[in-house]
Amino acid sequence: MKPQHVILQGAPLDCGKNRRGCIMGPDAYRTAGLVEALESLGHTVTDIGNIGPAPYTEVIHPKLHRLSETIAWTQSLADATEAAFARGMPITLGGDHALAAGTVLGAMRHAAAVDRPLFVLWLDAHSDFHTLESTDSGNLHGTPMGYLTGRSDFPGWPDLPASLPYENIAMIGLRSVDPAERAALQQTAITRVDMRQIDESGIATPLGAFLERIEAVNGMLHVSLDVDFLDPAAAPAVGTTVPGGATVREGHLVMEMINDSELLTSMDLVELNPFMDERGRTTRLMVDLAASALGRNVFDRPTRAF
Ligand code: B3U
Ligand code: MN
Ligand code: MN
Repeated sequence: MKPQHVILQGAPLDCGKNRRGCIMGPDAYRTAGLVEALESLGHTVTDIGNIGPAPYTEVIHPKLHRLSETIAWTQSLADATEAAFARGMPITLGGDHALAAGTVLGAMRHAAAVDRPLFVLWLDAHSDFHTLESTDSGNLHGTPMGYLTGRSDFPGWPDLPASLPYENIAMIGLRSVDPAERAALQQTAITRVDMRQIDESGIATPLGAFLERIEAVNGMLHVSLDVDFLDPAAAPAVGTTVPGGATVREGHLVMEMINDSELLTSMDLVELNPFMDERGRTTRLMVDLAASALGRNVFDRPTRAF
């Protein structure tokens, strides 16, 4: 990828689920050397520090966990991400996956302003496609895709410029999808690649097809990387481990294809729980994967090798 000006923003959002620890994510990435890794690839980096939620008063909801706080984060992160696009490439250091409601909304606003279509690559064991009605757990990190696609009302949440089109979304790595999410997903044109498909025919083909579609329309690409996309044996520092995830090699292949495509315009690193890490290994792997998406192929390859 060509040299970028990367805007790192910490989002120590920990309200999207009950288990605590993602609050420590942004500083873990800094400690593991993310800034230095990106600079060593020829990029310039501005770390704007940590963002907080917009002012809010928590109203206890009978089912939804820390709803007011999550809405407040969505507001502040959408504004911050939109502003970051004016300066460079936003990379958001989570924080749990509820933050993507804000970062993707910010990217949607920017895409609308520059009149380009936005595509989202969701690398995750989960589809996070619940509505506020369909979630059983009440954990809002299971809902950002439901919100962004305009599936149903999210009262009190920021308005979307337009719903994110289903055709512009690829979810790769799926292996834990709730029945209500599955039924809803089957009604959509979202590209869904589960681990069985990856086992049977590899990860490169569906990803390459998605990247080609983005390139054909000069689209922007937001990548949302959930730690649990990866197998817990390689990436144990996550609250919701789901066995049977992507290997380190598959993770790097995805990131290298993203790098080759030169399509990446923003990225989230989410769900890292440093409290559960083993001597920083998950954090380091996430830093390595982020770096892979922005450069560092071992051998030079022609660009757009997908
Ligand atoms: N779909 C379940 C589980 C879940 C979603 N995202 C994560 N876990 N990390 C739920 O609670 O909505
Ligand atoms: Mn997720
Ligand atoms: Mn997940």
